[in-house]
This record gives sequence, C-alpha cells and structure tokens, in this order.
Amino acid sequence: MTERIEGHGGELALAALRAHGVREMFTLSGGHVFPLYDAAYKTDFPIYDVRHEQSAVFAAEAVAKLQRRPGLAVLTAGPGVTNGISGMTSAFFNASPVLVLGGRAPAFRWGSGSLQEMDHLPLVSPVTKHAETVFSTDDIPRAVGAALNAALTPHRGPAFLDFPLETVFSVAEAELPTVTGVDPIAPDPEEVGRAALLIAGAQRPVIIAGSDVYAGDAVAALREAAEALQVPVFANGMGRGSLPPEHPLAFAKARRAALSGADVVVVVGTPLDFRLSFGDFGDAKVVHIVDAPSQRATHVQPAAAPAGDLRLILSALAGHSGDRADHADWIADLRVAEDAAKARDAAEMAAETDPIRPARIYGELRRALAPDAITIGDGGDFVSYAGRYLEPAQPGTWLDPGPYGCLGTGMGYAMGARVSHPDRQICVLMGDGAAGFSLMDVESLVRQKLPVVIVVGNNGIWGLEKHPMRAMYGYDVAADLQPELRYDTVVSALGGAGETVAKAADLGPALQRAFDSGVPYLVNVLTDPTDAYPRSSNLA
Ligand SMILES: Cc1ncc(C[n+]2csc(CCOP(=O)(O)OP(=O)(O)O)c2C)c(N)n1
Ligand SMILES: [Mg+2]
Repeated sequence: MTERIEGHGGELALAALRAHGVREMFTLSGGHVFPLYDAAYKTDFPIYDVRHEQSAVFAAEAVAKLQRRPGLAVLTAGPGVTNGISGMTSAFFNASPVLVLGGRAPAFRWGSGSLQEMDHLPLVSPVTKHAETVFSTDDIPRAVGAALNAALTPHRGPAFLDFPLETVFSVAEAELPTVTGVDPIAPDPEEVGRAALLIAGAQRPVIIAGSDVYAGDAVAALREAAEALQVPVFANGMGRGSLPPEHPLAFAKARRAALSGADVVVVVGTPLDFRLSFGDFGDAKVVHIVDAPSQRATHVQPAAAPAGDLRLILSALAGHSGDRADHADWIADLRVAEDAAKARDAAEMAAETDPIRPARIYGELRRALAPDAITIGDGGDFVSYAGRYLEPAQPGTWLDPGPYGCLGTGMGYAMGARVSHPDRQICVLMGDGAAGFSLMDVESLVRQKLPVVIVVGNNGIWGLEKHPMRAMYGYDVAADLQPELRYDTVVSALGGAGETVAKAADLGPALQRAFDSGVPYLVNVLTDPTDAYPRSSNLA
C-alpha cells in the first residue's frame, strides 16, 4: 500500500522523514532550505537551530547515537554544507545514522555563478554511505527513503541529499513509500561456530565490546554470551556500561593485564584500530565480530570473523553447547588487578592538591552524577581522564568523539542529548581548547531552554599537544591558551551562568549548583598545567 501526497518539496521531504521515524531537525538558517522549515512550521515538527553548522550535525549525531534512530541536520547550500563536513565525517567513523539534507543552487542555471553554487557530492561522497542530488520534486520521498535506508543498514553511517532550489520550492504529487525497516544480516553459521569453539576452548579469553553492540541493540545478547562462556568484558565508546559495573564479568581498569595475558581476544562491534593496538595482541588469537562484512579488518588475519547482526551472533555464542574451559582463575586474577587499579584511582580521585588535578574533578563528579546521566567528552587529556575515571553504569550514556577524534562536538552533542533525554543530567566535559570550537552555541541552548552542565578542565594549554611536543622537541609552539580564562563569564554573557573553581574543596558545591540551576551552567575548573595524561604514544 502506498500513499499519494501533494505538496512542495519541503512538504514531501518532511512527510517521508516523519514516516521513517525522524522527529526533529537541527539547522542553521538559509534561504535554500526554507521549504523544509515551512513544512516543519506548519506541522509542529520541532526545529532546533545553532550558531555553526557543525553543531547541527553533531546534535543530529547525538540523537542517532543515543536513540538508535536517524538524526537529521538541514544545512544551506555551499558554506552550510561545507561547515557540516567534520560532523558528517565523525558520523561516518562512528557509524551513526545521520541524514544531512542540503540546499543547492538552482539546477536550471547551473554554471552561471549563482549564490553559494557548489557541487557538494564530490566533497561528501567519501564520508557518507549515500550521496545524491534530487532533481525532481516528485522523487523526493523515494530519495529520502533510500538515504535513510542506507544510513540505517549495518554498517550504519551518514547519508546526504541535496535539493536544487527549484526541486524543493516546486509543488508535485508523489508516492510516500511504505517503510519496511532494515532486514538483519544473517551471519555465516560456520564462522560463528568457529568463533564459539575458539572462545570456549580458550584458557584466558577477553571480550572487548564497542559502540556497535549498543547501536545494534545487542547489549542483552552480549551479556548472555559473556555469562554463558564466562568471559571478562571490557568496553569502549558507546559499548561502555553494557555490563553494569558491579557485574562479576565487568572490567575496566585491568585492560593491560587482560590484553597481555589473554590467549583469545574477542573484539565485538568496533574496528581493530589504534585504540586496540591495530588488532595486534601478541600471541593471542583474535576473534573479530562485526556487524557487516565490510567491517572485517584487512590489516589483520583474525582466527574467526563472523559478520552480521550482532544480536544473532552473540545469541548463537550464548547458546554454545559444547565443552568450555574453566576461566575462573583467569577471572579471579583479573579481578585482583582491577581492584588494585581501582584503589590507585580512588586515591587520585580524592587527592587534595593545589592546583587541582583532573582526577579530583572526576572524583567529585562521580558523586554528583546519577546512574543514567549522559556524559560527553570534548577535549584532549581532560577527556582521556574522563574515560579513565568515569564508569558509565548504563550503556548509551557516554558520548565521545570516536576514532575520528574531532574537537568541537561538545555543544552539538549536548543539544542532541538534551533533546533526547529532557529529564536526565547532561554533563559536558571540555578542555579549554575544545571550548573554543562550540561555546557560542551556549546561546542556542539558552534561547531554546536546553539546560546542560559544562565542566571545563582549564589548564591554559592544548595539553594533549603541548606535553608531547615538549617531550619530542624540548620546546613547544602553538600550544598555549590564555591561562585562567573566565569561560564561565562567557556562558553568563550568553544568558547562562557559571563560576570558576580553584580549590578542590569547592568543586562539590559548585557542581551541585550547576545541576540545580536549570540553565546552561559552566564550572570553570583551574587545573594543574603540569599534569600530563600518561600515554604510551605521543601522537594523538
Ligand atoms: C578539530 C581538531 N583540531 C585539532 C585536534 C588535535 N588535538 C587533539 S587534542 C588537542 C588538545 C586539546 O586541548 P584541550 O581541549 O584544552 O584539552 P587538554 O588536552 O588541555 O586537556 C588537539 C589540539 C583535533 N583532534 N581536532
Ligand atoms: Mg587544555
């Protein structure tokens, strides 16, 4: 059954978007996309606007990541689209189903030099799963459906459409295709069986669960597989919190001991990239479980690499009926390492130093954050500390920029998180350098009544660059920021509120005021500039 509808291009697009479960748009104004606004305005479809297009795409990405449904950004022709490219690229690296709709100069006088005339496709094609210019008004619903289908099909990712001016302003009648949903990709049962045998036969297996476990709604299946096969679980990205921290198989700190001691490393739903030493775990065999065949690594030869729906694969592992080696001693050894590391961390998180070290901020935050709070990291060292000290209690509550590592996600992700979860705590952890990319969007948050708490780790430097540069060259350049800058008064000037904290004892009350304030509130914490995150590689 198909439904026929009539309207201008914006109305046809919006009808198709709604049918596919899109519930809001993030945008920055431009005449080329007015019909999309007109359609939204007339049907009470929420519009959130920002001060830089990259925040619109990051906001859409946060919706996609947190809610596992498509997020939508609408960008005007030319500079609107080019400003969104870092956001699209991040979504591409993060496998986030984001749809970007772009305006486009009129097709009928293409080449004559219209305002903002630019062919976006060669720029966006390498970082999207589907990129298309829609030349005919009645073709818009089909194109929207095709783009969203591509975005939602594992391995997920962004899609892009642009509409020449006359396409989106003209009126047409079109068919609204019925939404069928995305079929799960069936894994090869032999490959799954091979993986199950390897894990069950291992003496010291480890699972590392990544973002696609959450994106693929496979959290419960992961837990069943881990419990059935008795395998310790570590997590990264959106996979963090997949097992509650108190679960006997949940680990976070003993990662080095686990990876150096393991004989089988099972990596689920995340690439074998720099975060996982490129899949090189010494003598350990690697089982790489991915959500689509395209995600099999080409630079390593895993012992097994099942590809397909992660729920199906993990449920099959959970159902493994053959023998299983006893992993109790291995789990107990890791628990000893985990507890020792936890005790070290606890001491650092309680340390009363002057100036404040980042660890203490996280010690205080852990007390202030509810289990379902959304935490967002945007920065260098300060965010590495967040990854180390914060322990997400639930999956889908931790947003980092992902492997593309783009600074500037902060306010966009915060907007998308607030829209997704109106009643939860939203807390952005920002380096002072990172703050420069998106802080102006506090104005958008204030104006649209979207309160969030921003905690700035203000060390007055681009810390993650300054320390390695000094280590490498003995000097550093282009790595300093204004010391003790009052980022809190920037937020106050934009209509929010905030305060500067210089003493560890003042942190707790400041965070309390921030979460109670009901407005965008920035806690500007002056931190120790000599404190460098300990890392093995100097290049990040
Ligand atoms: C868009 C972008 N530009 C530059 C970088 C390189 N970079 C990574 S971390 C970092 C320093 C971040 O400094 P800050 O936000 O102050 O955090 P800190 O390391 O000082 O805690 C830089 C410049 C990047 N990842 N992304
Ligand atoms: Mg800094």
